[in-house]
Amino acid sequence: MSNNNQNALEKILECLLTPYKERVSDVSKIVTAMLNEGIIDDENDIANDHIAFRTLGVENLGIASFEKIFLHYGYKKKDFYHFENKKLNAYWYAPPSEKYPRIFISELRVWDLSKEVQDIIYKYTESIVSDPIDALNLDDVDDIAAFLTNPLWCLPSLENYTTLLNESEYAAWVIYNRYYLNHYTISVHDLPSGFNTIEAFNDFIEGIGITLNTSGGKIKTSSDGLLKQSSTVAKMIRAEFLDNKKMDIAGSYVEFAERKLLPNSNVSLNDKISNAYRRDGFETSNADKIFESTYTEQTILR
Ligand code: OOG
Ligand code: NI
Repeated sequence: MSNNNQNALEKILECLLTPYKERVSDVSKIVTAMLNEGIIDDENDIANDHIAFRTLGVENLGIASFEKIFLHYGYKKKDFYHFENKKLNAYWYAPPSEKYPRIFISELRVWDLSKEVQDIIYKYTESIVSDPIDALNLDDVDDIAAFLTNPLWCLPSLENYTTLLNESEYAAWVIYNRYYLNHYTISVHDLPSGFNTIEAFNDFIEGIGITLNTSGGKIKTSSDGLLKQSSTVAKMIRAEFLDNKKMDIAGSYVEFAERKLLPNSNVSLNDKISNAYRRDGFETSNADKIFESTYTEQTILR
């Protein structure tokens, strides 16, 4: 990747992470506690394992549209995941270099929802008659930043939001939060010993008063035992709706991931270990529970 492209990707990530950190106060709470505890010397010592976005599976939007930004910057499309009950599809994308996070993009299978919910989603998105990303100059960071921070559809009414919420919590989340970053993820395995397992890090996180998602247990473990994840319960935000009505709804959250060494990885544990030696990708059964970090059953635990 050229230096220009590298700078551009850094700026794109920055323009996603800055508003995210302002919205999710748990981030600064965690970073401050990690600095105070001496776990890190600087916020930049935290490795960001992956970031995630949610999209609506309608023509001109969804994964096929949104992924274009990151494919342009050298990300490679990897495995497909399907979530039957939640009516979601997803892919993950490998970064052009280890210093950038993986990306997880999911999409609501709008066509699998009730007619009522489909009609609401189409009402908000019907004015989008061509792929908005095709209208951008993908080499122009300002163009991309403007796209990522300006809504594509109008604010929903509280009534429409509630109808979506009752059938698909994911649909309600996207109709209000749009392309806001859904979460960033602290790579726990890169932290100093004593904090580099998900068990130890969860204890630390709960010790500073943060609520973890309990769906399927606080620790989600892949069937090979090598990918362990946990996440906070989403921060509630005061949402203003089209009809001037207000309600607290789920915003974004923080995730923690421990990627264990692959079997037969012959590496010295004293060095910073390249991701190539660690379990890569995602796991459907883990992800299925992590989605629920923004679901009412979890947010009421805060
Ligand atoms: C994504 C949930 C899945 C993971 O790491 O498996 C996930 C979401 O909540 O949109 O982040
Ligand atoms: Ni995640």
